Amino acid sequence: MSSRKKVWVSRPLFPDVLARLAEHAEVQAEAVERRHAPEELRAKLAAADGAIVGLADRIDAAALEGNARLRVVANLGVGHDNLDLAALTRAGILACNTPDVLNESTADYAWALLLAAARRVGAAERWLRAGHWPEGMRFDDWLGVDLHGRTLGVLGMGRIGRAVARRAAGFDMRVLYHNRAPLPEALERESGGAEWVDKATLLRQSDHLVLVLPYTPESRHAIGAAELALMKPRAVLVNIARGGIVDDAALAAALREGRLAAAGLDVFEGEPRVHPDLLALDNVVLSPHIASASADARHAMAELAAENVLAALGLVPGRPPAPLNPAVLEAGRR
Ligand code: 8YV
Repeated sequence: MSSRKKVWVSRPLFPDVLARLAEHAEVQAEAVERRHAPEELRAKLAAADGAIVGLADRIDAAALEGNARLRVVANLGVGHDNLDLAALTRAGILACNTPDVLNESTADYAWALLLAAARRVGAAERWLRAGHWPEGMRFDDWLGVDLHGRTLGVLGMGRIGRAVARRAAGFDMRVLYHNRAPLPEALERESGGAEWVDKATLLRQSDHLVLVLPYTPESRHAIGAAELALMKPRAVLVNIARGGIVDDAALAAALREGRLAAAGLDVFEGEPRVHPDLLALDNVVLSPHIASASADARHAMAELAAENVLAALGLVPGRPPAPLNPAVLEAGRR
């Protein structure tokens, strides 16, 4: 029997990153991206010393049941609502994520969605491709909403939120934000001179609102019918955080009834399925959870996940770079 450690990778990954893992461990990487049935997930995890997983893999007590082997689970993402950290910690398994390496690319994409939604890029392209332009276009067709000189709101001013806010300087925008507590002044200055306001003020005053908060039981439907009712009818909403933070049915109703100008959405409640009411609307830009998907960011995420696994299994020197439950490391050291 091979004494090499086994690493299971739940989805296809960059060949050079798999090769780096294979220098030190026996690697079993899935060749296709798919959702694993609970029983299959449990069996894969039980046969591995380390696992690299993604948001579609729910790692909870049931997935770890009877598992005496697994030492580390490395998530391909900064968000980790798919990991039950309490269950992993109880089982003595280290959990890791991929913070920071995706901040700038994800912030770029928030602006891509905001610009596209505000200036109707998707709808105009669909109209052009459908051959309508030669039929005629009026001077007052395709009127969008300006960004420059307006107020940008950021709900969730963590590392990605701050990267979104910094970019607002290029559009001469005022920046408001809401977090549970205001940031230190130096960070506010670095973040486009952002000012903390309470959530209702943020909703009322933002011309453009970007959601960048983590998904927790408390943030579920942080934007629902009541919150949408506070927003300006000419406002644009962007969600690059998590599906479920927005009540998609309430959002679709607001967009349909002209209570909100437009939305740019990268994440959805119940994705990969998208609420049919959203699909039916032209004033929403939809993308399949790709905000971190620049070539560089995704590669850096994969590399970081691999380093987390290799270090946690003691196959390379040093501490795993991004532990989520470091208590497991401390306990291992005693
Ligand atoms: C996903 C993300 O990880 O980092 C996160 O929290 O949501 C994304 O970067 C990525 O889309 C892979 O599913």
